[in-house]
Amino acid sequence: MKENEDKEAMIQALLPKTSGRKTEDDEFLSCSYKNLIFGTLLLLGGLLYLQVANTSSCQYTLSIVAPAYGYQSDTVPQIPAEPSWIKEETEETEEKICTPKDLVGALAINFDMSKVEERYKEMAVENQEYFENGEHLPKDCEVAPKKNIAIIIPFRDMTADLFRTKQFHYFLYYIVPILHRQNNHFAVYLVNQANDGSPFNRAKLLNIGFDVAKDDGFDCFFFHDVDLVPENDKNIYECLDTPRHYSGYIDKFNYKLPYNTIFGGITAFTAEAFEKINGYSNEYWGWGGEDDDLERRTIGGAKYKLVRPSPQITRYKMIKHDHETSNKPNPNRVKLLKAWNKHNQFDGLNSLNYELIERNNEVFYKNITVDLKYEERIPLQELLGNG
Ligand code: UD2
Ligand code: MN
Repeated sequence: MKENEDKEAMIQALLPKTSGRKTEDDEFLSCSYKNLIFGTLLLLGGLLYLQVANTSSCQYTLSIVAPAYGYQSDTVPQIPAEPSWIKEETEETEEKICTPKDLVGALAINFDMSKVEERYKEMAVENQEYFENGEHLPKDCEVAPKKNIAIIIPFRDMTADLFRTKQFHYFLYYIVPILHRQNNHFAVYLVNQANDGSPFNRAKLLNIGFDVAKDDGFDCFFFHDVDLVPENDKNIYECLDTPRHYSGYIDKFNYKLPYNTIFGGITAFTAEAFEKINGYSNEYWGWGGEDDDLERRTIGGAKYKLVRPSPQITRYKMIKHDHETSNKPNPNRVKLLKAWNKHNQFDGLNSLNYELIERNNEVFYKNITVDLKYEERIPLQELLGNG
């Protein structure tokens, strides 16, 4: 019997521990698995959260992240639906970037010349507080890249009645309030050709405006005739990486393209794009051809697509005018245009020579007068590739 009892005791000793302890171990193990699975889910949720928070807006983040934290338990701390720091950051970011304010859409434009000076003064009184050193700077927001806009106007007024100056005043009368509502950093550069008896050179004046405005820190350049006024303030002045022709749809042409490749009037370029094409040619003296030459450099040379903003919104009114007798058609324009790719490499920004005669800041614009050095121009034969 003793032997049996001893044997029983031995068997008990060799047996695995009591069923009670066995259950505890099982629970311990199953809890570990649960914890592991839950922990992994939590980690994945966290990673998803971080990933999305990095790449998208915070509101969007929360709608994705909330289900990832859907599991609720007393032991897991609850994630607040909208963590306060995310909300704060969202609000800050939205406030920081400048966006248009109070746009009204289509505008009534008319050019009653008997009223121009009176209207110009009215506009001046209402808007001068927004300007400093001839520049408009929005308050309490950060200007986005490519929205520091230099509007460069080629200019010379040799008319007896100062008609181009009146056009300029109408231009400012309309554009200043429009661009003020668009709420970006902008400056109008009036680039005056010194009255030295040389033919007018629109393109070279525009290259000079670019040179000066880029040095002043602008990053978006509108090459803009003085006699074109936007009919809608939703026509947003800004640059994209691809250059754009803005003035395709003008009242004078019944808001239709006079020809498909037209590139005159107004174009918008980033500094990178304008430098890539070597700017305008400097060698179109007199009326015509320089705008088509720019189109060849941009589309034919640099292979940009010909892009225009919306035909419905980007409509312009042109102040009616005759061509000045002082700006005769350039007799070489057709030859020069045909040979555009014979001179685009060495005639442009990389050969720009001029003398800055005067520069001062008016309230609404920066006034620059330049000598274009007509006597130092590149000989025609060289430009045509026969040099
Ligand atoms: C067309 C083009 C213009 C230009 C020109 C040929 C359009 C809508 N316009 O305009 O961009 O290519 O043909 O050169 O396609 N200017 C002065 N004083 C002058 C002469 C001209 O300030 O004595 C300036 C002014 O900013 C004017 C611009 O140069 O708006 C173009 O001259 P335009 O208006 O006489 O030429 P237009 O209307 O034929
Ligand atoms: Mn014109």
